[in-house]
Amino acid sequence: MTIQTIPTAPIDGQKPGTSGLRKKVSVFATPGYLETYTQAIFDAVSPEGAVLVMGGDGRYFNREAMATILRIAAANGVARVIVGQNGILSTPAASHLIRKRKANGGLILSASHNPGGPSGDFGLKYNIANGGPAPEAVTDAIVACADRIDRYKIIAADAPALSNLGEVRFGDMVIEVVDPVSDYATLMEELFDFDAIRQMIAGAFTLRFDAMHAVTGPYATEIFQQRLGAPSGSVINAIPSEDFGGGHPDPNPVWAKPLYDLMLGSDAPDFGAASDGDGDRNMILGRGIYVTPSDSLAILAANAHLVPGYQIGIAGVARSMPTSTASDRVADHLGVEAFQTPTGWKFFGNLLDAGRATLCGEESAGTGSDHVREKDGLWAVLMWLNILAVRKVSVATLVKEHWATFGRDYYSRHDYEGIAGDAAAELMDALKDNLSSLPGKSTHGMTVNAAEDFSYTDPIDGSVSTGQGIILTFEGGARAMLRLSGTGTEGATLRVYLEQYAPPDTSHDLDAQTALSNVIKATSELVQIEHFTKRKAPDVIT
Ligand code: G16
Repeated sequence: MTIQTIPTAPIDGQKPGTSGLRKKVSVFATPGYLETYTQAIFDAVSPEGAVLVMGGDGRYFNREAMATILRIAAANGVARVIVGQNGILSTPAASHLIRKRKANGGLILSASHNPGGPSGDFGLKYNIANGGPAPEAVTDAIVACADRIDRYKIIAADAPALSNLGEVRFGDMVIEVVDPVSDYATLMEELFDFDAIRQMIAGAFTLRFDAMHAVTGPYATEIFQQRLGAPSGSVINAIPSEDFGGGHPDPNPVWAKPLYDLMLGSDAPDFGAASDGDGDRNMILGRGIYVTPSDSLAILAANAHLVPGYQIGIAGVARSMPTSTASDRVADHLGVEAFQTPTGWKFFGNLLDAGRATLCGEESAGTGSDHVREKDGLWAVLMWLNILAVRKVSVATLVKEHWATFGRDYYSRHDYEGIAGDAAAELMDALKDNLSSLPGKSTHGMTVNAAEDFSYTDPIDGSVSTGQGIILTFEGGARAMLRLSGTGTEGATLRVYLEQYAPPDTSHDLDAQTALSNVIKATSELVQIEHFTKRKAPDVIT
C-alpha cells in the first residue's frame, strides 16, 4: 500500500490537559489537525513494530478519527492494533487490554464526561504500557514533537470497517477486532464475589444503574443483568449514542439528576449508580443518600478486605489533592500509607506500579485500584455491591457507621464555568502573590492556618510537578482548594473545593452547604472570587 508523506505545520494549543488532548469536534475535524497530532504522538513514542490498543467511547467523530488513525499507524510501522468492535472500549477496559495483551501502549478516543455530538467535544489520549495515561515526561515529548512537526505519514487507502470480530491486514499492519466487554467482565468476576452479589440481588435488593447513553451500557447490561441476575430495566439509558442522548454524560447530582431524584425520592431502589461517557467515573447512591466520591474512597478503603480481590489488605490509599482527607484517616487507622497527588489519574501510576497504593480516588468521581491503571466506574459499583452483600446493611447505614467511626468530611465543589481565561489567570496569580499574607487572617469565624501552592514530588521517580493548585487550611480542620480545570474546552473553569471535618462524636446530619457555609464565605472573601469572576455564585455546585 502506498504511504503518502503530507507536509503539515505545527498546530497551536496542542498541549494535553488533565487527561489527554480535548477540543471541540470542529477543531479535531479541521483537515490535518487530527493527522498532525496523531503523527506527533507517533514521533514521540517510536511506533515501529509496536502493538497498540485502540478504543473509544462511541461519541460523534470516533468512527472517522479511528479510520484516520489506523491509516497513520500503518504508515508509521505499527505492527498490530487491537481495537474494540465498532471502535468501542471503555477507558478501564482499554487499560485492561493494554496490560493483558502486553501492548506497548494505547490510544483512547474520548472526551470523557464532556458532551458529545457535532457541536460537542472530542479527545485523544495516549496511554503507556502499564495501561495508564502517559505521564508528564511522555506528554511533554508529544508536545515537543507537535511543536516542530512538518509532515505526517498516511496510507493512501481507506481503513477497513471495525464491525467484524477477528483479524484483518491493512498494509503491513494487523488490525485485530475484539469483543469490548468479555475480557473486562471476566476481570470483574476474578476480583469480586459474584455469587454473593447474585444472592443479594436474588433476595429483595433492588438496583438502578444509569449508563447515561454512554459506553458502559453494554458492559453494565452484561455484568449486572446477565451475569448477576438483576432484572431487565435495572440498567437504564443502556444504548450508547453518539451524542449521549443530547445529555452531559457526567455522573453527578447535577447531570445525573433523574437518578439522583429517584434515589432521594419515595420509590428509591436500594442502590443507584451511574458512569460517564468513557466509563471511568462513577456516582454512588443509596436509598435517600448520595455518597460523595471522597467518602466513597474512604469507605471502600475501610471495607476492601471484605472483597476477594483485596482480602489480603491494601498497601496504601492515594487521593488527589482536592479530594477530602477522609481516606487519610482510614489509611492511618489501617496503618498503611496515604498519598496526596495532583489532580489527574496519571499521578497514581507510579504508586500503583510500585505497589505502594492499592486504592486511588478523586473528588471528580473517579475511584479505582491496581487492577488497571485508569479509574473504573463499574469496578467502583461492584466494590460497593460486594461490600453491601457481605455487610448486609443499607448504603445509608454503611455511610453513617463510617462517619460514627472516622468522623465526617463535609464536602462540596463549586464550579465557576466559562469564565474568561484572563480573569481566571489573574485570580490564580493574585492568590499566589498574596499567599504568604494569608496565614493568620480571620474572617467569618475561620482562621487561615496555612496557604500552599501545591507541588508534588513523585515518591517513586522523584519527578516534581509544580503549580498544582492552592490549598488553604483553616483552624479546626477545614480546607479550601482552588485550581483551574484541565478538561474544559470553552473559556476557563475555576474549581473551588471545600471541606470541613466533623469528628466522630459531633453531628453528621447537616446539609453540606450549611456545614460549609463559613468556609465558603471565608474563601470567597479571601480569594475575592466575585471580583475576579464577576459571578455572584458558582454555576454548578456538587
Ligand atoms: C480527568 C482526569 C482525572 C481528573 C479530572 C479533573 O478526568 O482523568 O484524573 O480528576 O480530569 O478534571 P478537571 O481538570 O476538569 O478538574 P476525566 O474523567 O475527564 O478523564
